[in-house]
Amino acid sequence: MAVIDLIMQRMKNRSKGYFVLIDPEKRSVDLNRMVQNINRTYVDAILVGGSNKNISGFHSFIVRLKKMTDVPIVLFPGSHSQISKEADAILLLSLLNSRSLKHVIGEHIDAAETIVRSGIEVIPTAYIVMDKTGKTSVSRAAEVLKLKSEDDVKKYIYASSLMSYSVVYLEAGSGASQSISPSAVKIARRILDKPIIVGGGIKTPDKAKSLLKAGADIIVTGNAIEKNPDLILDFGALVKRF
Ligand code: 1GP
Repeated sequence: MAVIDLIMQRMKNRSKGYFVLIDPEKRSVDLNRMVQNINRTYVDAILVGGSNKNISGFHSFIVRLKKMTDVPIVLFPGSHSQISKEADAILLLSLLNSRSLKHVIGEHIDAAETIVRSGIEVIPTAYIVMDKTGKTSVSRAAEVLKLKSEDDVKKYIYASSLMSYSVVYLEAGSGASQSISPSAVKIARRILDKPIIVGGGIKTPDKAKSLLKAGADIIVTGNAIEKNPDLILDFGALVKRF
């Protein structure tokens, strides 16, 4: 099944989805244990990407991961060099509230030919970073404009609804001290008839629950499960029974 069909199913059936993010550069992570847990529980896709522009061995990491699991592997690229034809799909992220043109469209232009030739499924994604601290690596690298009020949030959500993005990803930033607020997710849910993915700073199943309740279709965890891969089982169980 195409990954976008799986995501659409989650939204239409009002079931919920769970993505796990793996950064190939974090060598200290217990990858075997993470993947064992992913295979044992309810994970819809593994996102792979990192904030470092040039990750050495990116393609061979995807090849290795593919041998360990049947869960779809979806690129979540931090730059145009993080592309591999072995992946099942790519979230082609346009960071809408960036003042750095390359994060809105430039990296995409550099990656476009490789993506087309790879034949992998492309999921155009409106990527909105809601990081009030401005301290996460994405905020710094991409000159992210802070969304200070609900009206600011609404503007970006309305814009995402008008443009031809298949999904909307609301991001607090990887490693954020706090996730985005359930009230921001509620605003998005009221406006959007598109799947909503929420990630960044989700450290506990309770937090995930509040975001799913507010209207997120899919939650993403990275840092928390790198530190404790067994949390994958807790998040998976929560999302499955939601
Ligand atoms: C980052 O949304 C993902 O893009 C995951 O964030 O690492 O904070 O879980 P965390």
